[in-house]
Amino acid sequence: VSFSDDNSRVTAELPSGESVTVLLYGATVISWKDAEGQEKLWLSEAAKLDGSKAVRGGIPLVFPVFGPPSPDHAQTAKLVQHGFARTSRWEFLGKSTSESAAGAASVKLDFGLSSAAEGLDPAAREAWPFKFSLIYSVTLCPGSLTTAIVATNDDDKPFDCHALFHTYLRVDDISSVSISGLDGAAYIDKLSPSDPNKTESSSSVTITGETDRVYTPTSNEITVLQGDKPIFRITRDNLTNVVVWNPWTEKAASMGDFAPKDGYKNMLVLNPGRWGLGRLLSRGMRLRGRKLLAWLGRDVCVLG
Ligand code: TA6
Repeated sequence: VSFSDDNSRVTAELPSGESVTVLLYGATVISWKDAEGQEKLWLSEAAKLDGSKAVRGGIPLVFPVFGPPSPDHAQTAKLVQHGFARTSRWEFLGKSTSESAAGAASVKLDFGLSSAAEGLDPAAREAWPFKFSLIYSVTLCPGSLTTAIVATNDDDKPFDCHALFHTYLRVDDISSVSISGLDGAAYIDKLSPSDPNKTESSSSVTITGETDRVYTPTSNEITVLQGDKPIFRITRDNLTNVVVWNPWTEKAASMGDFAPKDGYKNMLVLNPGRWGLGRLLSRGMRLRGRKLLAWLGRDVCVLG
């Protein structure tokens, strides 16, 4: 594990050659390379990595709200799109290494953000005045990357929140990519606001234009294929939803930090996440005798 000279990012490498780099700004994973040094995430060539805006690419974190906040949800109405986790400076809490029975080394990097942290985007405290703490873990194993977030309500009142891993996967050619495991899933089609509620009938979803859907899959695992070759297998733990997004030509052209403009052909955004995390109860409250103190969501992305 090593820090960059300017302390803006931390990189972990495994003896087997895999590596992951996390920018402390937003605790954004900006690179995940396989044992052959192949980059598995898409990062815009115009992505801002200086903390001036959320990173376009890698794995930005979405918390406490996904999308543009709805004006009628008072708690989050004043937040910016996708909340403040991806635009706050997180603290590096440390690393831990472990070895599997087969001798395969893995490394876990932990990051923290809380309402008490000076790294919290000041506008955030103003817009969302709840006491909270987040611990975000990125675990690199040979052939897989696991991201997990624990959200805790340290306040004396409950709050609602969403949490998602906004993952820009790198693909060779979107026109021959398909996603399996979504059949039967209900989804919200954000591109047809007048008739958003749909059900996926295809066992192999392809991307042939701008796509922006919030799925509630029937199983915890989905697979991304390039042609007939599985390239990613994504397993969710306590994350009920997956957003599937590709900006395609016009949206790509409209984003100033999206480069190259035909980069949409090499990326597929899959955001494992949790809708309506519901009331994250405060320490003091009880839910039928059970204290819901914290919530853990985990996403495992396995190569091939
Ligand atoms: O993940 C899908 C989405 O909500 C899209 O609607 C699009 O807005 C994308 O996120 C990127 O959002 P950003 O705020 O990063 O430009």
